[in-house]
Amino acid sequence: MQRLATAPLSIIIAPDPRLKARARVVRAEDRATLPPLIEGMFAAMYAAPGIGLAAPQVGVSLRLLVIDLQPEDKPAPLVLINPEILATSEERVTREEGCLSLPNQYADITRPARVSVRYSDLAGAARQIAAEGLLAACLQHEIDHLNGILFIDHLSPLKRNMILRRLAKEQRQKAAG
Ligand code: GNR
Ligand code: NI
Repeated sequence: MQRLATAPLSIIIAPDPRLKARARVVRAEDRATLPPLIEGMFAAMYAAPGIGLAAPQVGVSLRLLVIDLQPEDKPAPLVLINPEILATSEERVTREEGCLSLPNQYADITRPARVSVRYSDLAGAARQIAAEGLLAACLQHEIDHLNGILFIDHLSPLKRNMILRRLAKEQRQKAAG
């Protein structure tokens, strides 16, 4: 039988207080509500397109994120529930980041090159991943969202405000058509 495509959830654009809040831990009682949420998050992420999405970006204040570094034609979806960074490397790397909540805005962000992350999968089993490269940056970016932190919060106030003003202007122009 053919499955109906899930409608993408809409992504919240900065500035919005929901992006600045610390999300709460997912509990056992929440698990039944997760499958449709996760489907809607993947649909939004693939449609954008983006490589990761955290639940607060769709207005759900839970410690849950999805990642897929592959293009949509070769999906490699990852779902992380209650992720925790266990360790980070001393080595730092700088790469350009963007964010679906700050559309069209990019900046070089310096972060630990490698991270190990513990999380629960959808079945509730404990898992761990060690990541480097783009996956390491994406994991840190998404876990930041769960703590109310955006990539621009790693920049100087001057650069951060420049990006926020540019975003506001572009959003105004978009709304005006
Ligand atoms: O699509 C995204 N690309 C990206 C590039 C470099 C580092 C992090 C990211 S995550 C971002 C999607 C997003 O906003 N996730 O919260
Ligand atoms: Ni983001």
